[in-house]
Amino acid sequence: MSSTSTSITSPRRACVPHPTPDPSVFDLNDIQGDVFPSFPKKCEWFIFFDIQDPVAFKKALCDFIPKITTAARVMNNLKAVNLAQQPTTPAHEYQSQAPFHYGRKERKLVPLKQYQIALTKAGFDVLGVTGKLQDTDFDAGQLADAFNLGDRPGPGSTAAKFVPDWEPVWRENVLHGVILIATESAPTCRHATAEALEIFGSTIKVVNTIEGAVRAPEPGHEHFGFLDGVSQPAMNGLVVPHTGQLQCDPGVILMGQKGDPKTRPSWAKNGTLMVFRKLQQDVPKFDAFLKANPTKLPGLSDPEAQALTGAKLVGRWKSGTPIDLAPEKDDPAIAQDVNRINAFNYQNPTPGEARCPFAAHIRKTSPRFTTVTGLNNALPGALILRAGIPYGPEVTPMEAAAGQSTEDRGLAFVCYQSVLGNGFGTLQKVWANKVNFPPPETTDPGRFMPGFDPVIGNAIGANRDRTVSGTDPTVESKTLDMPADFVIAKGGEYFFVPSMTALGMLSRGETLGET
Ligand code: N7H
Repeated sequence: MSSTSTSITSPRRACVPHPTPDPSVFDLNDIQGDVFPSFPKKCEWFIFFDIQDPVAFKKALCDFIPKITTAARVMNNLKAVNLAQQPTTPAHEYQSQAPFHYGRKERKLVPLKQYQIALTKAGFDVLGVTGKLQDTDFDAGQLADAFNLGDRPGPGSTAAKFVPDWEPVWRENVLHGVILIATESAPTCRHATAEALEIFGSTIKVVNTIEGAVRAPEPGHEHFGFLDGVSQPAMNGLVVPHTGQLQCDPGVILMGQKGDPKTRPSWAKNGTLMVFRKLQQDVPKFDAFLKANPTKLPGLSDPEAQALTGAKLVGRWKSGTPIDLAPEKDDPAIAQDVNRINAFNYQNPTPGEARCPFAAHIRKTSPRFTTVTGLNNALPGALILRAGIPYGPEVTPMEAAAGQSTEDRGLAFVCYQSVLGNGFGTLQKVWANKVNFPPPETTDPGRFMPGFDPVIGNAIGANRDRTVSGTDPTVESKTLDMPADFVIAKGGEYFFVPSMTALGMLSRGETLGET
């Protein structure tokens, strides 16, 4: 074995799991593995299902449980991937685990079949779960939340009854659960999905499938072209933080752990709430917007001025480098360094927006530090772990030329938190959608209104006009008009991701009650 084989992950991973978390606090065999430490993946399919026969489903669940990839197993997968990435590792050391053939170019791919399962409140009801998770958003489901999330009204929507512009499959079905299948390639994903579906057989009906995949031309970058998965909170005791990485109590993500603000039934421990959102991205429209609104600073070429506008809207350059550290031109070397890529908090030298607009997507959804005491204290409790993946094809030359989307592409958005309203709900409804968030810093009380989060902020109702300010560091009062959404929610749901203990109880027909 090479000496590198003992390290858990590549040093560039956003979340580096602690090699030996306290076993009396964290049972890594109890936590499903996309929650923590997050599946390494090139491909991920989401199989949304309805339960047809609850008793038979519980029996099938019993057979499925050994397939589920726990946190402990993901730790092993991360080690294998890390080993494969070392140039000195002989191929047999990482290939020995599976009977896969490798072409020359794919030699470094470790075969992975990783599974996770989660249930909706309707799924709970069908299965006879009587205990309450103490989360009203979970109980009501995401369709009931769509208006408050600011989702676009669809055909048939009236003042009396809001109907979101979601795909019918999301509007017309009450889902019971989802199986996540994450692998190193599409063929493996297909096999792995077939294996899972064979186990459940006719106990479930597949209602919808979303096939996510890392983008081939730009791995790790979402469809607008920006590096994703850069800033993830480090749960205390479970993750070794990089410099500047945001930290939180594990209970902000995992129920029943330190920092979980709610009293839960005992079986909820190590479970979490998962948000799934099918977020369509209008890439040609986004690109056309950047082209029409260059941030013309002296010395910048047109493409550089357009790229600067993009960086101002997101808060990072496409490379992942934060504009707080590289305010006028990209410095990709910062993105290559895990101890610099998150080493900023919008305060140096002042908390203003000379470098990063208050409304930039990453500042809206995570202000990191503010001089407003109450808000600052609330920030760690609003952190989420993100685990999404792009779906859909690349922009075609025809779409690019026409400046119009004809294909469905976007982000299969996934995030985990112990309280929906503290995590995703706060970020989307209270921060991204609100023009006056974040509040003025105590040292900058007269500042201009930030406007919407230009990436995910929604203007509630039929009029989708939005404005954003702070993109021009020379004129604070300048606003940009965004007459259409760049990101459109097409559906989604809230799920509970149970611990292995809770899944075992469910599969044996035991009651998940209490509270
Ligand atoms: Fe965002 N984007 O490409 O513009 N996001 N996001 N997001 N997002 C982040 O840190 C994007 C969405 C957060 O701690 C980056 O990974 C797109 C939703 C949070 O610095 C980029 C979509 C919500 C962070 C994007 C989308 C969030 C974050 C920077 C939808 C929650 C970390 C790279 C299609 C409601 C902030 C990174 C921090 C980062 C993009 C959705 C939240 C590039 C395209 C729905 C908390």
